[in-house]
Amino acid sequence: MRAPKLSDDQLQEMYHALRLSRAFEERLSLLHRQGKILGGIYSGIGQEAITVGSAYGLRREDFISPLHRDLGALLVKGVPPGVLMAQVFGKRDGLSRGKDSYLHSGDTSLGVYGNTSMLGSNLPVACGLAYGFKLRSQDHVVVAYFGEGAANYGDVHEAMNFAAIQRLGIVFVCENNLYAYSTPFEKAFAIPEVSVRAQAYGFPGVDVYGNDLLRVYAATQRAIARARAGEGPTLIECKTFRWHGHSEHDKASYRTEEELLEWKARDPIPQFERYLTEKRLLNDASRDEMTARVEREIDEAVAFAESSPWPEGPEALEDIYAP
Ligand SMILES: Cc1ncc(C[n+]2csc(CCOP(=O)(O)OP(=O)(O)O)c2C)c(N)n1
Repeated sequence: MRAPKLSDDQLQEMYHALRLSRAFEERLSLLHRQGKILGGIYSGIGQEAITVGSAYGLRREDFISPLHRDLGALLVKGVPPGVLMAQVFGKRDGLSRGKDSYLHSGDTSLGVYGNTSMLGSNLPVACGLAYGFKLRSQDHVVVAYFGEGAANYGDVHEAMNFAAIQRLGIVFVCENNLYAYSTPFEKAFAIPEVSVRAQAYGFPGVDVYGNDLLRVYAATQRAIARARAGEGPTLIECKTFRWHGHSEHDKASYRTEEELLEWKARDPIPQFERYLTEKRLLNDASRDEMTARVEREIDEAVAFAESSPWPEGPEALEDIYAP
């Protein structure tokens, strides 16, 4: 695959997003162990190349429809780290102003749709967003994320079929981290790849190594160009592995230590760092500078979240809609 055209500044920006996403989630894990976080944390550590690579370069008007491991995509889309941290803390300055859990929140002004926990049910809604763009003759696109576990829910099939018929400007990004909670891929699929299903709906499906940031970026950019041109959807399956358990309480005893170590050796961050080093865009000193920068940004985000007020009781009755 040819390396996508990216300026040095863009590559540095992507590197920052990768490192920020990793540092943010490492801190979340720590804060969770310290009992400072309300609710569950669903770590995307190990999967950052997918969220950063697929969300990078989207316009503000484009939408992402993220799920529980897609923090990196929210950061790339421009949600401030402090606001995200306040959301995790359940504070008033969070995206949902303290009303809902971690990633059940969005910001339509930034093109981030806030989902629920029902696996697969985000995709028909993401299609609705893309259908809206089509009805208004806008060439904005929607990037919709889901896991391979979610891929086996009925809503996903309906969404993909509808997207194909309407030639919607949507990119379906399947993060195949090989386990749906404790269910291994081969126990839930009789096919080698999720991406082959696209053929049956009538649009392209590609299988990409999800730990390679530039491959994910290149595949997404091709799909986005297709979507903007009115040529319809693409399914991109990204193979990866989550390092942590399903959530922080899960020790993931259903998989082997060797498997984890094998995938840790394929960590997307050093892989991208090797590329940057070859291009003379990174050395030991600039790497350390980046480490210090993202740690500072996370410290500031935590301080912002800690100083943010708790919502008052009556606020629970605001922003509630009934037909
Ligand atoms: C409709 C529905 N069924 C079951 C669940 C419980 N559940 C939450 S996450 C999950 C596993 C999801 O696996 P996958 O889609 O592969 O994403 P991953 O967590 O591996 O990133 C399950 C079964 C749910 N949230 N919604």
